Amino acid sequence: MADLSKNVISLLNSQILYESYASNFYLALAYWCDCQGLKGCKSFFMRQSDEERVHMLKIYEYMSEMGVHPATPSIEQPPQEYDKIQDVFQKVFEQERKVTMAIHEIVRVSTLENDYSTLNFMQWYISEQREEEAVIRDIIDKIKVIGEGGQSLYYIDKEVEKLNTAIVAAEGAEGAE
Ligand code: OFO
Repeated sequence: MADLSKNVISLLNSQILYESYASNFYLALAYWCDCQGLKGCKSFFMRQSDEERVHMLKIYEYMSEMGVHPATPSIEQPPQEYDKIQDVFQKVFEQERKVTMAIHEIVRVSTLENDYSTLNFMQWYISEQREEEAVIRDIIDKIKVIGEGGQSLYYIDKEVEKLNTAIVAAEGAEGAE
């Protein structure tokens, strides 16, 4: 008998779907950016896509440890076309908010059900989402400051590239600890 309730299993399976959709969504954005010549933004979204896959796999592993067979849901096609990079980051922020809400729902239900194991497992996701949302907010703020004038795309791409390099370096330093 699995140690997880039907409700929690269903929410974790949905979370697998959200994380894998996010991974595909970022992959689609990476190649939209590639087509626009925004190489810094492409690298940002490629890294982000890999991270979301890791988020998804962590849930598989957790469910398996708890004696549950995780679902592998089919993923909806992410949008392929965007008007401008400003809209892209706004959509990314909305996407991350949805994921945050879904994570909070798992926390809410596992609290109600005294499922301390899932509560403990979800703590990592809460901090991860807080960090991701902060990064996207930061990018949206920078984009507003840069504005939409002549060379704005060049500067937006450079800023995103700089931020991405800093994230990769920080993750490398964490991994080395
Ligand atoms: Fe940013 O979505 Fe994963 O957790």
